[in-house]
Amino acid sequence: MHNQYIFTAEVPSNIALIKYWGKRDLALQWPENDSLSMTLDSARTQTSAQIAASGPDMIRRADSQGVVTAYTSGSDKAVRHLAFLRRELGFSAALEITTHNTFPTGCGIASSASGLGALTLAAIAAWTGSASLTELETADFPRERLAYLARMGSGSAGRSLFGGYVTWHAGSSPSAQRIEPLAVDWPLTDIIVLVSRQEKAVGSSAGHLSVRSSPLFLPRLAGLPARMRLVEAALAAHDLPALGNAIEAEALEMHAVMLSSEPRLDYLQPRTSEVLAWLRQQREEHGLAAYFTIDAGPNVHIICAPHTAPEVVRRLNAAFPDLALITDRTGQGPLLYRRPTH
Ligand code: 2P0
Repeated sequence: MHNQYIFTAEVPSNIALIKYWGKRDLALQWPENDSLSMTLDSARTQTSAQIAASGPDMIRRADSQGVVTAYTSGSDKAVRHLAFLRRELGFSAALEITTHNTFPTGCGIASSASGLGALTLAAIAAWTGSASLTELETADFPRERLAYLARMGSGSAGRSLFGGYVTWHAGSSPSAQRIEPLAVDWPLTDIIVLVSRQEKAVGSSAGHLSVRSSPLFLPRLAGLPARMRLVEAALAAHDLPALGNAIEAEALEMHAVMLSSEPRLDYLQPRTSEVLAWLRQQREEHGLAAYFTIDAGPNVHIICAPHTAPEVVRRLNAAFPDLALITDRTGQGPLLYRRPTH
């Protein structure tokens, strides 16, 4: 038993440049299409796990105000994922888990990606007594296997297990899926404009199931391989205008599918459109080299080169003084460490 140690995983969120929106198979977490994301740096979930003296599993989650809620029952996504990991891997020891995010939850920054990723790493580290990602690999948990396990908790979590730019290939069967980092070294900045901090009324999981009700979905699927090639080529060439045009079209297309699905999913708010119109004007009139993407929420992610970021922030603060900004960048991926309990 490894109950004299606490195992801590830090897993960053990620922002999808090509979106995962739609599942071909719910139980096997098989997406409709390939997706590609940039792993973030400071927007992370930090999760600690420790072998408990006796069961059941306990997850204590602190919100951004430090208020802690405890979960033991099966309706919570994290509790269900822990039960899945236990079944899948055959570990029996109960776990005591504490977790918090470094960013507001449910605001369009993918907390399920970082959260389910960090839970996967911390739980398996505690069960196997692994003090690092290298030790996890020695314990028969190489990164691809960890990404597979995280993906079963939340699709986008699989991509957060690697740093830089990461592709999730859907493959021709559920078992042929692959999640892998791209050989691209290009730090970019993501300035997140917080149009709203409210929890979204409809979560992504329900939306994933209604994509085929949109008449736009099949045309979208047909065009995605070409867009993926474009984005990969733009990343390889460090071509920001080419990348920016592709990711803007991609974000708008995903929201067009959401808006034309039954039931309709409308995540955008009037201020979202205001920020998009402002950004286009800044590009056209001032040559500001910055481009947007949007997740399943109203907030706008503005992607630009690190040296352009201060100018974008300055102009955003002048135009939208009431909107908070979170500035993040391309990150290196997860961390894992342990410390003694006493
Ligand atoms: C993405 N999103 O690629 C897309 C873009 C939201 C918009 O992946 O049901 O929380 O847990 O597999 O990963 C959000 O969906 O869905 C998401 P589940 P998840 O990042």
